[in-house]
Amino acid sequence: MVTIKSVKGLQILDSRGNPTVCAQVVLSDGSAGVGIAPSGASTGAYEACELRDGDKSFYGGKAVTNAVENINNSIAKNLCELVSPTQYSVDSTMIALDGTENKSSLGANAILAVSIAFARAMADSHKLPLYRYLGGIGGKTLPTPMMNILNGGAHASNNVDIQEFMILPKGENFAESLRMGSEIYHKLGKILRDRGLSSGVGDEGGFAPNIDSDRDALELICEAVVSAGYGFNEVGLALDVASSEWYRDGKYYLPKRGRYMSSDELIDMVENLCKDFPIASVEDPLSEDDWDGWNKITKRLGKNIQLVGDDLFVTNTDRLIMGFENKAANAILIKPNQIGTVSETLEVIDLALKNGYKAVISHRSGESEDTFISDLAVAVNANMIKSGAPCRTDRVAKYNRLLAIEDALL
Ligand code: 2PG
Ligand code: MG
Repeated sequence: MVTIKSVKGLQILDSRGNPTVCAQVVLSDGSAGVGIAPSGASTGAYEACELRDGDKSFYGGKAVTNAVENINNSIAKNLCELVSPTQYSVDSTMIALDGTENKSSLGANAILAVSIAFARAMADSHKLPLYRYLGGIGGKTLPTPMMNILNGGAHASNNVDIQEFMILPKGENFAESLRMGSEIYHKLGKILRDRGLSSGVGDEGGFAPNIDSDRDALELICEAVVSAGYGFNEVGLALDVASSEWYRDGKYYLPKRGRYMSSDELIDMVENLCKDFPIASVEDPLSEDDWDGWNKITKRLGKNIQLVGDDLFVTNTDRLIMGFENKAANAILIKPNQIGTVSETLEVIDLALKNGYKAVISHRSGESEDTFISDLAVAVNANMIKSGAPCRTDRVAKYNRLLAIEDALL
């Protein structure tokens, strides 16, 4: 039986140039794995805690040296004592050691980096690719890419309030879907430049032009789809409204437009967009605390549109059960760092799928070269993966990993 020989943490930078946690786990048989925690900008209120030092004189308060110290001290000591470590015993040891509801003592960033590193080390020890270790022989379906090609909200300094405008290219296989997405992305860039609009990009690699309305953004994307030679039977559109960012005292305030909306008005707005554009999926149309609104929109649109809870569920089984009880949403966004361990992530996906909810695997707006989510998507046969535009290595790395997995599975 292998044991854990060493666990080490390191402070590195994420795709926004902010510090994040990297962990390395080495096993007694010499197998090793690395994991890197991602980081959100539009974070949900119920997410596990991302532990940052808070000392403004280092990285503006964003350093993670305390989280790294936690790995090098208590986490390393306790994990190295485990007799025959498994993913569940490693994760539950860290959860118990932390002892808080939201992992604020050790930091979910520290815990997740170690949890991923251990998964990789075990895959290495079993001489299995990561998706096979995570999913067994059942994990074999490549997800549809959900590509954020126009960025707004907290991810871009333009005047667009909706955070993400995405395309869902559905080819014969993943490689073809990715090609379609890339072609559409480049057409969109050309259309923007031809109109004198900026083709500079936001945090997730999507363009971030200043445009007059959400409808304009959708029209530009439809134009790009057609100009790339595709039809809407093979390319759907998707939104991440990220409306928790707008919620203040029971109302929604759209900061860039300086406008208030009620929950009902927001539902009408989303419904009208879905009527007028080929939208197949809408994420966080309502805030994480607006359960009534979620119930209403699910009744109205849930039959035809994928309604994805991100801030609503925060990859957390208790929140997902609240969703079942409130008949809210029909899909869950899966971000491992919202909950903090690989095993809890697998548990919530299992619960969602067993209850007829879809699972969409997702990156964060602050990312790294870590491609764990690609293997996870295949392991659990998730229908979709959201990893930004086909631009910037932190985004493309996930899609490239999926190309390699598809190639290996052929
Ligand atoms: C989201 C994510 C990823 P962030 O809201 O879905 O696109 O953004 O990581 O900033 O929460
Ligand atoms: Mg979201």
